[in-house]
Amino acid sequence: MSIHLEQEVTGFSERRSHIANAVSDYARWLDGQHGTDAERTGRLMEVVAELRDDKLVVAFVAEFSRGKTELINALFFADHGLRLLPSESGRTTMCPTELFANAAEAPSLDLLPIETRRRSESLAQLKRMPNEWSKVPLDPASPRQLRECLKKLTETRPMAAAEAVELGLWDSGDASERHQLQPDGTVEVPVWRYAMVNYPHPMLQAGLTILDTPGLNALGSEPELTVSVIPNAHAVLFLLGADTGVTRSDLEMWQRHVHRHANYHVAVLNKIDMLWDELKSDAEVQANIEHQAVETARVLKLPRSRVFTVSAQKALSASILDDASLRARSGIESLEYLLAHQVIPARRDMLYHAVTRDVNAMINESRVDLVARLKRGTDELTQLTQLSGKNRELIEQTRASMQQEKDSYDATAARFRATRSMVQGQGEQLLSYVSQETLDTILLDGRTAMEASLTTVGLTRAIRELSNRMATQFEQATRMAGNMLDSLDRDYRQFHRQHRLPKMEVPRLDLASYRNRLEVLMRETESFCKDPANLLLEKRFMIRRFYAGLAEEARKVFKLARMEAERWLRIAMDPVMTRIREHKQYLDQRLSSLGHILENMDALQSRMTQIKQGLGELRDRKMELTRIAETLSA
Ligand SMILES: Nc1nc2c(ncn2[C@@H]2O[C@H](COP(=O)(O)OP(=O)(O)OP(=O)(O)O)[C@@H](O)[C@H]2O)c(=O)[nH]1
Ligand SMILES: [Mg+2]
Repeated sequence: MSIHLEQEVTGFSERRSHIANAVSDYARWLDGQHGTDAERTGRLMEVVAELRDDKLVVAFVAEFSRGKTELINALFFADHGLRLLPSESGRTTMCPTELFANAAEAPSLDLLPIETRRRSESLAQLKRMPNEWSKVPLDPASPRQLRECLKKLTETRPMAAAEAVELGLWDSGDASERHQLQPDGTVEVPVWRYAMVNYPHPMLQAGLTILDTPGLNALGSEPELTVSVIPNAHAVLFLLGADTGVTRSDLEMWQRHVHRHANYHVAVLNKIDMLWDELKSDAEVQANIEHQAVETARVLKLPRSRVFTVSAQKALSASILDDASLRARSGIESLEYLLAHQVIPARRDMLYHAVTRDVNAMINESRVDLVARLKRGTDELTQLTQLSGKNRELIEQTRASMQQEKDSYDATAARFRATRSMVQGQGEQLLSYVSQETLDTILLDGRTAMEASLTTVGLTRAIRELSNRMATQFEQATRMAGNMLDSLDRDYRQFHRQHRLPKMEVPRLDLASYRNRLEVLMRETESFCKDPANLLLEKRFMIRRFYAGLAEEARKVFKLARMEAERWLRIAMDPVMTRIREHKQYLDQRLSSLGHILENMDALQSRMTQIKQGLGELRDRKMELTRIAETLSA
């Protein structure tokens, strides 16, 4: 493991806790504010929890035997002094394997039996059901024990052919798979469907999650990986063998699962040591490798800069044997550099922007409110200073004009109340457009339509219909939000013009990124249904199987869209309402203090002292807020 990479991952984790601390400081600040709603503080605490749980997911995808597992060993586990994850010729890793660190539980290898493919729950749901998994404790102090346990990832067993077909593990119609059928009518299948390795490795502890996938169409048969896990990974490394070049099945896999769908992807041309040739000069060997890289880039339609040439095996042995020149020659450092200086910083920035956008908007609100309070305090103080030593009559006059202002304000507020209840009603409607219940109805209809369709054309039509209905919900929500904002703004303007309340500055609700995610998801689903390999499976079974993954991902997108809509509602409504309420309290208070003064002229001085003290406290709070905002952006 390189110093670079480890430093970046640790730096990323430190950055996350730095932001999380600033956000909790702000939550505490808000808590100390009188009249603040618990909801805002609650939302901030959620942000803190999300930050602390955030994972950076790097997925390794390729046909079998391209060296995915070997590369993971070389990049992350070389300091164990042995080959930790099993990597051998032929098919090795038999199930998708997720490596992460969860300090809340003891290190273990958790395995999900292959038979769970019959179940209708999605993988994400099964992950929350510990009883379904078989657990093997891991001893991090003993690399050998670890290596022995991890051999389970390669386990297979014979299964009756009919059952294997039913589980989508074997395709009797595919000529290239026919040889797998044994004379006793069985085929060899993986024992496990999914593996989770909870292991306290420093980079995993810092929030890195590694996903190793098995090659050979295992991806296609686990749709949740292709519709959800891979598109959501922060980086996908797609491996090819320098000995084989880009084969037809490599290209198919690339096009189907990686090229269009993965967020950030690169190609890794592995096994370049196979091109090392003692009978050629270094320059000739280098030219040959370069030629292969250029060719790979051309076929995959990638810029050359996104193709990395490495030898995972030599990198691993160089690290174990401490051979610096072999390590340099293996090319592994360029990949470490990529992870350390591009993938991690990109994720860090994205997370940072997402969080600060929310929190900064709230801090700005707090600042505007503080400034308004300070201004009210100084206004009142100025007025009282002018009144001190003056006669009752002048104070009476001031109170009368104050009363007038309050009456006019109350009238504006009463008119606004109608707008407010209308807009609140629309807010509920807005949330119902993107609610889980609405989505569940759409999904159920979609599933019924898919199961009822007899042809691929019919199936495609059902999927498009499903897709359109989901998109329509987002459109309606956006339109509703636009209307709400317009009426709110129109009716609020009076407060600004007549009573000098700050202007309303609310951004429009933007759900475009969630719509895009849905579109990608539906394209994936469509190509899954058109895939001849999948069409041969029993249809109801196939639909049930990909459906769980599709529904899971659609739920996730809807949940995010709903959270965005809730967030928007809060920033559109809450500050305006608070402002209106606070201004009313302020007018009431000024009137009553003038009343006291009229009863007892001595009250004037004590009121002035009280205001000065209040202003001092407000200034301190303002300084603290500025400090928090600075920490957040540091
Ligand atoms: N010469 C050479 N062999 C390599 C290199 N990387 C991996 N191999 C070998 O290729 C074989 C397959 O490597 P794995 O890491 O198991 O490949 P995989 O992509 O994980 O394969 P599956 O788990 O079956 O999907 C093993 O025998 C490795 O030792 C390399 O850079 N050079
Ligand atoms: Mg493997």
